[in-house]
Amino acid sequence: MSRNTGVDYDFIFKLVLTGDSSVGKSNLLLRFTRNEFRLDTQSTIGVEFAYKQLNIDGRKIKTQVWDTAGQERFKTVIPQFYRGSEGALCVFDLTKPDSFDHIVSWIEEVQRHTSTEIPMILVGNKSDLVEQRKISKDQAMMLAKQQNMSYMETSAMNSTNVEQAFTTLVTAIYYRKVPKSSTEDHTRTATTAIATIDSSNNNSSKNNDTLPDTSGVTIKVEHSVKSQQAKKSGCC
Ligand SMILES: Nc1nc2c(ncn2[C@@H]2O[C@H](COP(=O)(O)OP(=O)(O)OP(=O)(O)O)[C@@H](O)[C@H]2O)c(=O)[nH]1
Ligand SMILES: [Mg+2]
Repeated sequence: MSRNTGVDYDFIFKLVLTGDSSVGKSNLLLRFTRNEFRLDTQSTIGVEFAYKQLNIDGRKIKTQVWDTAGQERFKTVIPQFYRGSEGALCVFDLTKPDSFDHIVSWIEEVQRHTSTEIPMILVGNKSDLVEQRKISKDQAMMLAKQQNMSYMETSAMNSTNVEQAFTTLVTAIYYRKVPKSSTEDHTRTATTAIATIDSSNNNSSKNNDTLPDTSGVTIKVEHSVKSQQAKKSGCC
């Protein structure tokens, strides 16, 4: 049941998407919140966020997902946006070994800027590019095990596992707050997609009582490297 405050959700969780530039973070967010995909997405400048409501164990969970820029030039300013996050999706590109090599740095960066050990999920994106694949499932699972994370392979392009990855993370966060033993039905499966809340609707942040009141969709962050061109291969 929702709280008696005119707010139509039971919990609100801030999540972050992190990882190298071009791994597909923005398209994962787009697929999750709007069921859309773009071949021609521009590199994210600063951060963007969007909302989506999920239903976990009969509770309405509003997720506020922050999509961060992966480019090297934003390295020093992005971590401030990790603060207050309750979960993270650390994304690499299954066809780009560099993005896999850098993932531990991204994980450590999130850990450094969040107060507790928050649940994180390792995401290998672009699983549709079967022929170009360079990172095996075993390699990724081994890393996930070392980092005490779940692992999922997604394709923002054809939707594979996108909703499942977000739902897995949100379910883990939820059960940290509401231990399973206190819920009535342990076997109930998380279901999703009650509603998608457009991030451009500024009213959505008015009811946000646990997260910073941020009214824009895109937050452009000034960076000090004046002449540095956007490098699509940036990492932390
Ligand atoms: N084949 C395929 N291409 C994808 C997939 N996800 C993203 N892309 C493409 O990869 C490119 C980069 O995607 P983005 O979502 O902009 O990457 P990003 O991680 O947000 O990059 P930054 O904003 O620079 O950090 C775009 O051309 C997308 O269309 C996927 O699942 N499969
Ligand atoms: Mg992006």
